[in-house]
Amino acid sequence: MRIAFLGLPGSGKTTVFNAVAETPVEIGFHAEPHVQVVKVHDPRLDRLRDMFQPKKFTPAGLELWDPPGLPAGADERDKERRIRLLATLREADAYVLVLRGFRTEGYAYEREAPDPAADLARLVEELVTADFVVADGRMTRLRENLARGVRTKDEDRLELAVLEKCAQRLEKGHGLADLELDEADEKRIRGFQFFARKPFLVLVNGPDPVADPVADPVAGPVADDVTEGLGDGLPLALRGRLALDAQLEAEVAAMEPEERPAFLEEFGIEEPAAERFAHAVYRSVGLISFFTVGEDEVRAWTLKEGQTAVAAAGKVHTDLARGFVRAEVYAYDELVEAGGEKEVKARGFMRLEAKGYVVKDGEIVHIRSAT
Ligand SMILES: Nc1nc2c(ncn2[C@@H]2O[C@H](COP(=O)(O)OP(=O)(O)OP(=O)(O)O)[C@@H](O)[C@H]2O)c(=O)[nH]1
Ligand SMILES: [Mg+2]
Repeated sequence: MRIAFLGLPGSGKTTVFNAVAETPVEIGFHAEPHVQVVKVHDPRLDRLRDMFQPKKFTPAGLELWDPPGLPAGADERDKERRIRLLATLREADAYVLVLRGFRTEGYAYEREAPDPAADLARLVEELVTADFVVADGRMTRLRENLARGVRTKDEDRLELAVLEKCAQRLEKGHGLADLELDEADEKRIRGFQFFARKPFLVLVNGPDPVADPVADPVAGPVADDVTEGLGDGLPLALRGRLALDAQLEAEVAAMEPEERPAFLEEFGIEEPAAERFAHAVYRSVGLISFFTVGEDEVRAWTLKEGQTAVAAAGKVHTDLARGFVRAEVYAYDELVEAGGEKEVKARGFMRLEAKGYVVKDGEIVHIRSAT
């Protein structure tokens, strides 16, 4: 699962990255994205480790991308850099829009005071416009082909039809997330990787005046209520909101593990940023975890809600998906209740499921494969 940050220059993306990643990077200008896989902490997996005592233990991972900010200028050079940056970010599965919620004179912002709602509107417009340009360019190409009579295939007409549907919505300022398409049309537009069809999470970065009494009252408050309603009515699938004091959390992340609890308590932080972040991403993208267990390895894997047993097999190994016969499935809670895998079987909790079975969060899966 690849999650990319998106934001205006200096909104604090890299500071957020440092608050949630395992190895901090340097703050300052960077032309290339920072990339890191962060482990997702899951107490259920810890319990499985205790039960199975495996040789290897592997939590699920989220691949985080921290690119430079979207160039803000109106001149050709900035425009070009914007287009190039957005093109490289289309591959991500979901996005976190990082909005500045702090006041500072130390960076070349358009204004000193934060205005997350205005920055968000601006980013969304940028993304929707970029999608429209992509759709429009391809439509022009298809129309030319059709007019010239070359390659006048039905397929071109069908692609044009679905693109017209998308472009009309984008032009009217609507998103594409709730556009219902059949599988064939879905496939026709998949390659364009429209932002407007992907899940987004909004993150306001700034001091929380409850935790940090010296926080600038003009800049704050960036408590959870500040994110309330943020992005409503905007044409993107905004599926989650999060407030984070990234500067403070990055300092915590840089501490020795044993120093952290006292600090967290002092600032009233109940859950470290990395965990809060991962939960928010899981919720907003609609991700679930399933587990594979055994003496060799206990491991957590990520799936999208609604994905099937054969997709789960494919995560573990493409050969397992190809030779898929059945999946043996039981719930984590059933394992805890029964006390061990043998008991799970004895109590009849273990089910045999076919390819199309929809895997649920917390299920333990053994793939039976012919390969
Ligand atoms: N006061 C304050 N400053 C912050 C906060 N978060 C980040 N900064 C500062 O803002 C500046 C920009 O932060 P970065 O994390 O580099 O921002 P960025 O979005 O990664 O910037 P680009 O990669 O250039 O787009 C740095 O000087 C940070 O130290 C915050 O919560 N409060
Ligand atoms: Mg940065």
